[in-house]
Amino acid sequence: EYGMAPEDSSAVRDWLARHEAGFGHFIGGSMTAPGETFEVTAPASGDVLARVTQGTQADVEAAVAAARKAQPGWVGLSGHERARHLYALARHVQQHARFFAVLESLDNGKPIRESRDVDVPLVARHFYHHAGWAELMETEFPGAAPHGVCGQIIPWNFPLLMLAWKVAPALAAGNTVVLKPAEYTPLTALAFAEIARECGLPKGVLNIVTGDGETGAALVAADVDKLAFTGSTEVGRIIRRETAGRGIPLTLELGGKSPFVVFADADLDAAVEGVVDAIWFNGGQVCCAGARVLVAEAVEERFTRLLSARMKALRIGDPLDKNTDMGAIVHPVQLDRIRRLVAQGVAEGAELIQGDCPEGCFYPATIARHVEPASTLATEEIFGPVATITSFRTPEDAVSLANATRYGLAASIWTENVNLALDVAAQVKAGVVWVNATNLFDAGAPFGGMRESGFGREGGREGMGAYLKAPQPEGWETAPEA
Ligand code: TXE
Repeated sequence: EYGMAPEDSSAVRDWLARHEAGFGHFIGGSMTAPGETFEVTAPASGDVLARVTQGTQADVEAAVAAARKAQPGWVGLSGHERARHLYALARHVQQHARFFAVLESLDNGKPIRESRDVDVPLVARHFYHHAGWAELMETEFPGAAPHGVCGQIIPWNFPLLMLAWKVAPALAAGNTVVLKPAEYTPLTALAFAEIARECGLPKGVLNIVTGDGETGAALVAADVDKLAFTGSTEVGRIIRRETAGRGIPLTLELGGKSPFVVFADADLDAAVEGVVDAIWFNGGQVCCAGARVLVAEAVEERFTRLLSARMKALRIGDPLDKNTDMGAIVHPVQLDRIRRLVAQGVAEGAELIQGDCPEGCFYPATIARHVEPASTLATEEIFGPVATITSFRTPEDAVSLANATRYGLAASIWTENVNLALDVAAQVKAGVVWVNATNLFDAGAPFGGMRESGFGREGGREGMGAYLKAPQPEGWETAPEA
């Protein structure tokens, strides 16, 4: 039905059938009975996959109370004992890797090659990495204490991976967690809850409450000691305002409009593959997507030709088909948003080059040319498979175009001249800069933005620091010299 051998998705279908009555929340180590539920659909087919409970304020408070009760016991374990729990979670994710990959692709619409080769392995990697930090707490962060109960709100573009980014460091540091997954994609978080129970994570250490933005707002208002949010800049702004008077630590990982800068001396074939990865990976639904391709005027024509040809070879369709390069857009609401922004761009003079795509919740891979720097397509986060191309003459032009945005999450710089690369990298306002590469993530490398892309870092030593209270050893905020 989804272009895969039926046995590949049967375990997921069985699991969904077992939960036909609807999912409750995961609170205090067990699943609650379903309350008022909403439908979760597979964007590629429109099929209803499950019914999931809309979390109420009372549900959120019950989850926070469970996390509060569990916290002294959890922080009372030795770092080594906490590490064993994180290793167990990592191993269980690996044991169920295929199940998670298929469920993620069904729920989110992303190609199985991505969920199988990127999302799920990185989830396991995050738990392994942070198990290491749990082991080292006493020596690396002597005297530092966890915040207590962490509220965590995550988006739908990397549902299980964003859970791992948030949950692994929080637990390693000795916090307990209440996490709210996004309403479009709550299923892998619920499956993860079952795994946590299966591998003996103490009750109440991890709690998952499903629901929409109202449930998220209830979690923001709840009695938590730290909040971490990944999502839109608009909601990030609301959360910052709501928490301003309470003084609780907050990390925000928000939107972006990241530049992808190609100098005339760059290896153009490699740069073309880079763009594929930067803007067509996960259908461009990536906070650090290289959405603005800035190309040296001397090679613009040639580069655009190469890129268009490559774009037209992308296979768009069934997420569970191993040959698919780009799957469905996560939800019809998101598809409408992409269409609206692109139509606005065209009205402002942009010219589109597009590939093919199937009917339904799909959007074609798109290149937009003649995009004015101040226009909608150059400034608004589209969160879809749309790359803009703008040319520049000098490195100074490139830097000023790269920085002509309210965001500052990531940047890619392509050149064979390492001096130029380092010089430009230092001037680009972005939390992450890749040279001759893009979208590289590692659990040990801090990730996060500046300006309206948010603040705080996730991953590595800095990411651990966000889940700890002072005192921290001198120099904790910077990576040790290699
Ligand atoms: O995000 P929201 P949406 C951007 C992207 C996308 C746009 C809209 O441009 O097109 O945001 O997406 C919860 N208090 N990004 O509307 O609403 C919500 O339930 C507390 C970039 O889906 O920010 C979900 O769990 N929580 C991004 C989470 O916030 C609230 C990833 C994110 O949803 C809330 C996603 C509230 N008032 C979208 N309102 C990235 N940086 O990766 C909603 N939520």
